[in-house]
Amino acid sequence: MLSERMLKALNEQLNRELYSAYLYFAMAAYFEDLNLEGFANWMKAQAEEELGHALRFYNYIYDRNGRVELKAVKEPPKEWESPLAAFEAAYEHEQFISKCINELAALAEEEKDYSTRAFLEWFINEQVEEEASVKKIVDKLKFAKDSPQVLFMLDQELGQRQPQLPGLLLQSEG
Ligand code: OFO
Repeated sequence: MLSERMLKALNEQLNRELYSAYLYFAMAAYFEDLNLEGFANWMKAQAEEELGHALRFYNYIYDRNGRVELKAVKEPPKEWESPLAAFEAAYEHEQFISKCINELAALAEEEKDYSTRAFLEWFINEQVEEEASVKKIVDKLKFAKDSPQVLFMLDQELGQRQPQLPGLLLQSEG
């Protein structure tokens, strides 16, 4: 059985994961407007992955006989100054999420809730990967500066990312 405090904190993280998906969908839409389809594809796959994170929290709360509480999801920004600014914002967001996951793990330890602590292990490792993959793109965009050729190559590369969850329709029909 989850403590009240732990349950509240897990529900808050579920909301943050949904916001992460919202944020990356917003970034995907921004890239669609710039006709950077590869970047948009990468962001859609990222948003999809975030829905998977939200689902993990959802399922875990029920596995522990808790109650999911869905709160309003904050509206994400619509525009960024540049592709680099969007990825820098994504990197900052992932660092914030890592901090939240670490705080959750600390709370689980404080509460001697070792099941939740074990559940969070996956997220602790995942955040290392999340931060690293976004940071790599930030660095490449910094290298590209204003070069359309490098941006085009990067767009091709990011277009290769495959969706994570089978069964979700994230590709447009057009
Ligand atoms: Fe991007 O890792 Fe979840 O939020």
